[in-house]
Amino acid sequence: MKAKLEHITKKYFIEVTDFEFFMLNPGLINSSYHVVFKTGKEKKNVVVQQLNTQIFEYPEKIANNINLVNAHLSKSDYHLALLCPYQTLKGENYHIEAGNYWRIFHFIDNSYTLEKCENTTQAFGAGQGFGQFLAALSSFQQQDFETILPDFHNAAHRWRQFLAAMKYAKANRFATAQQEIIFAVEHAYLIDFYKKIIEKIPVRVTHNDTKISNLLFDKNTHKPLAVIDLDTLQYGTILSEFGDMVRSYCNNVDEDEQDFDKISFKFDIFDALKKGFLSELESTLQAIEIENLDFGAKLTIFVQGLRFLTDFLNNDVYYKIKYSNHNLVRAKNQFALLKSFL
Ligand code: GN1
Ligand code: MG
Repeated sequence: MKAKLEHITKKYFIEVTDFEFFMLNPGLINSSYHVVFKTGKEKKNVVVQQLNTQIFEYPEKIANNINLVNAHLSKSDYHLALLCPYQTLKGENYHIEAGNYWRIFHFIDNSYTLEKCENTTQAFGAGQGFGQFLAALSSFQQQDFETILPDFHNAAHRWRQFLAAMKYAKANRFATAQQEIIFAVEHAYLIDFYKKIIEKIPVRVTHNDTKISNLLFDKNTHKPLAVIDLDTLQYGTILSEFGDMVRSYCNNVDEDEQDFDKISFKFDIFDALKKGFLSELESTLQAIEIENLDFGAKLTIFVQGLRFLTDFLNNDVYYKIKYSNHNLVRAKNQFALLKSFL
């Protein structure tokens, strides 16, 4: 891996020496590395990332959206750090190597990420962080802004994918997932309610992957430092934007936990997160958005469980897994969280 990463880094910087790398918190889709090296006499810290192009088919659209949003945020009243991409020595937004797409971003120093929320101070701060991000983007208008993943947070679409997966699932997978399938069917009313209200919810420029590990915290102040993972920037709604925060902040354990008895929804974290979020957004959001924040949270937990279950029924074609029933475990985890929240 070292030789490969060093080779990629040399497409972006000249005279690369003293090269070291560290694996970063793995996402479920892309692979990211913290890379340290010298370019000439200057020491550099960057993030090198391989983009999964089975899922993100159009890296140029992603680069375009990130550049447009960064340009807007840098002119707005936005206090967090920007996640800036480097260009290759040839002036391109990414480097293609053997069909793989590689990008390099600035590494934001003195920062850490979390896999689960430890206290209400972090939750309040995170709510403010993403709240500020959304507030600053509420004045963003750009014709060239692209859709990266069509129907990404369309719950009706996720339900249709689940129905198709059930239809074509192998008999043994279907049987193993029986309990979760029953749970999903019993909670389909959440999808029905979504269909009723979605036309009335305003469309905004959203991050679309607001989970806890996509926020950098400051090592000294423990306040949010930067919103990261900008690949899913596109039009969306507050339902999933707030919902995915709740899903990942209010779980007592992380989303891979297999001991489901340990799972409980943390209501104190929920209150702090919502307070922080609204402290930045109250004047920006419409009443219908504020009224449906809690529904958005329930829906997003349900839909994430559904997505894991769908992938299990589809023989694990989407999310990276570490063992054979991993996606089913993740689905059970989300459904247990939802049960404790409802
Ligand atoms: C994926 O790759 P990562 O971890 O940033 C997924 C999100 C899910 C998340 C669940 C493009 O995000 O929608 O909420 O896993 N991203 C995509 O952990 O599908
Ligand atoms: Mg992501």
